[in-house]
Amino acid sequence: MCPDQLDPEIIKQDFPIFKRRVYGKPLIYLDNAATTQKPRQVVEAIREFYENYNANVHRGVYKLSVEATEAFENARAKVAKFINAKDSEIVFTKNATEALNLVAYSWGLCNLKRGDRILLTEMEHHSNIVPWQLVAKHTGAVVDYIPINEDGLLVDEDVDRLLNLGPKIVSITQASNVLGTINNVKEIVGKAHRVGAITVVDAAQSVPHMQVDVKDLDCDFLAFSGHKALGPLGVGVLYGKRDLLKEMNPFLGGGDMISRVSLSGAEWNELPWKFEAGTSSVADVIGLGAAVDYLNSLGMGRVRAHEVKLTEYALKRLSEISDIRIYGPMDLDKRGAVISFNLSSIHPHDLATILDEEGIAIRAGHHCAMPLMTKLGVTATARASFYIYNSETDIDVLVEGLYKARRIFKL
Ligand code: 7TS
Repeated sequence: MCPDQLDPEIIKQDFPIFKRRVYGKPLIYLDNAATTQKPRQVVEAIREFYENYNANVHRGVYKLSVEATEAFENARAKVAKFINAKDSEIVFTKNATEALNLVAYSWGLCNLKRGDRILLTEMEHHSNIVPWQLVAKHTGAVVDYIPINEDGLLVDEDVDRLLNLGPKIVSITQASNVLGTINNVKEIVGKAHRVGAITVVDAAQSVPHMQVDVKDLDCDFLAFSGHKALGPLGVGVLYGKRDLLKEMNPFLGGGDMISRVSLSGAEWNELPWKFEAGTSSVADVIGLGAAVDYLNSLGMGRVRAHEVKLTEYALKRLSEISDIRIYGPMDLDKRGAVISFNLSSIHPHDLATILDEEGIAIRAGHHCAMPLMTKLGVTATARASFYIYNSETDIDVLVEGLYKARRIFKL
């Protein structure tokens, strides 16, 4: 094997879950866009915290609490470095959804007024639609959507036309969880800044899969979830430029986010703690730090290269099946390792159930992107999404499973 390439069979050995069998068959896990499996290193970091230094952070002067605080802040430094941010620009949230809500409420409520425009795209996850619709309702702002073309791509003319309406905020996914489309967010951020907009990048499906550099993108905010990047469930990240975070009101009030409280009011803590009200999910943050270490040990360039290779193979194999409709761009430079499809008239839930009997986990449904489903003219799709431990063999098993579905439905 070329040392520059990831070997999924070796990687799998770090993931205890792949020892289990599903209906007596090996687990073929192809729902990585929903959440990824966790390597032993992440599980061990969490166990180590609970077994050796479990304590609350930022408050105790005793040994355990000092150790917990150090590990917590050390994980923040790892996450910051991973996306080329400063430590004080990294806010830990519950997930990407909470990070996007934080921006919508803390920035949006104070800065948007009646008639202001919010610009999104038609391919957004509900997490990057609904918070803006809620804030639009509160403020009287209007939401516009950049349409997608038949290849599932944003078209420059549409981007320019809608930016020319002068939105106050532009919030866009870097990689679609349905189409796999990778948007040129760097270019859109540049254009948005030229019309005076603030920019938000939903990086839930990009940070786990490719090198993301917030300074290079120059975005104002960026959100992602740890659990889609080998980390534990329950911790997400908001990156924000210091000057913006500084002038924003807190999202949630409570312990840890204040410097002073009196009966008549409160003053806020320094960044980033101003946005981390209450006890954080300390063990999970430490687990996310271990996930970042793991990804760094592989190299994000190699992660992306592995996924491009798998996606190319999967697109080729899936295209061989008659009556299959694959959504999203076919150009590998413009897509990530997420493939949504429909097979003839078989409902995606039936497909997922038949595949489940073979030990194959895929997602079926609207993928929390109902406006996109409407645009595609369907109510649901089947979706296979790949990660570092998936191999071409997994794709062969998936294709076999789809042929089995065809036989069951007598196609
Ligand atoms: N943004 C995108 C692009 C996503 O794909 C998701 C989750 C989110 C935001 C929200 O992430 P959360 O961790 O806050 O829930 N996407 C999916 C999915 O495709 N299947 O399950 C969750």
